[in-house]
Amino acid sequence: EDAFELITNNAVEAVTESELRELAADPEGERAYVGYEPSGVLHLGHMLTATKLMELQEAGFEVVVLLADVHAYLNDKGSFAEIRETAERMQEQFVAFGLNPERTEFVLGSEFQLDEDYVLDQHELGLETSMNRAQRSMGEIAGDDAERVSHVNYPLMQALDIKYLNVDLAVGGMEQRKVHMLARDVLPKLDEPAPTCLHTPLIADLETGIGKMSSSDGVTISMEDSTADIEAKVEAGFCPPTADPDPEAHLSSDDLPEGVESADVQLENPVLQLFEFHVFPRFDAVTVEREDRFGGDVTFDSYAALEAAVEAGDLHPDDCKSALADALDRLVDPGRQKLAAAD
Ligand code: IYR
Repeated sequence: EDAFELITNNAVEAVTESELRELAADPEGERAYVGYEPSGVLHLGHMLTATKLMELQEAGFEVVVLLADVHAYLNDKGSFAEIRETAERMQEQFVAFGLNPERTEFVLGSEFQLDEDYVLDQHELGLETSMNRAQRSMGEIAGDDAERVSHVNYPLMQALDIKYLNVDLAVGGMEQRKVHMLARDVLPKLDEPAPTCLHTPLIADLETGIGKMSSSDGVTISMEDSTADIEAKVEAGFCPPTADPDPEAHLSSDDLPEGVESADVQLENPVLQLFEFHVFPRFDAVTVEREDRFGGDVTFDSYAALEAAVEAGDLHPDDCKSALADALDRLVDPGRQKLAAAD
């Protein structure tokens, strides 16, 4: 029960919950994985699922990190040679971020995805899957340009990775869920069990609180950022004094993308989301430093306590932001040092 609590805390959903309960009841020898398209520099998107992997390690799971070089190539992220090179740097940063290198298996996709067995299985899945289904599964992964044949090969290969890495649990952000559902449907056709899946939330855009944070457009924080960069980005973040902002109350028409009405907008407090999903899972407590005239320093030992203080008006958004910048800076610092040493 403790293991189940630890790994579902900060997750949006398990598919299915009862399957995950069963894995968590005896995690010894169970394998969990996340795949990442190598990009060279870790950013918040990677760090969110990496934090979940650390929790899985703590709960006793074996953890596999797939550096999905072939997938990055299929998703138009550069030449294959470039992608390969960035994969190596990324592995170092995952370790700097906190994944225990002795207990993490790092695998390069191209080590096994070009083997004859894999490729023939891929073609079998191709026979079993409609174009429409494969394409739809990529909506949140491929951006606007999912009209390539490569984008229908991509999800079939992601499904097959589960078989070839011999993993029991596939972990990913909510943007991966349709690919995982496809995997659950098609793997049984290869006489493989349907994989259990665990999905982490999407964090809203830091500046606006609308939609989802993206490394390609909008602000993210990465291991390349200096302390001052992080402070500036967080300071410019959207942080109303509530965890559940009402678009009608907190947005003016100037804040909205063209043609969008406030009633249609999903609005979040990204500063608080970052505390919940990035900071508290890694730190036992967070101290917000304040001048005495503003109440003096205050320490929170859970996200719930911090949120309650914000909602009650006892903790000002600006003080939240400086504490967040400080905590994110500490999470990023070891990877930043690694990058500096590699240059
Ligand atoms: N689709 C992921 C990358 C990826 C994940 C897994 I899990 C794989 O088996 C292969 C690739 C992304 O969007 O980054």
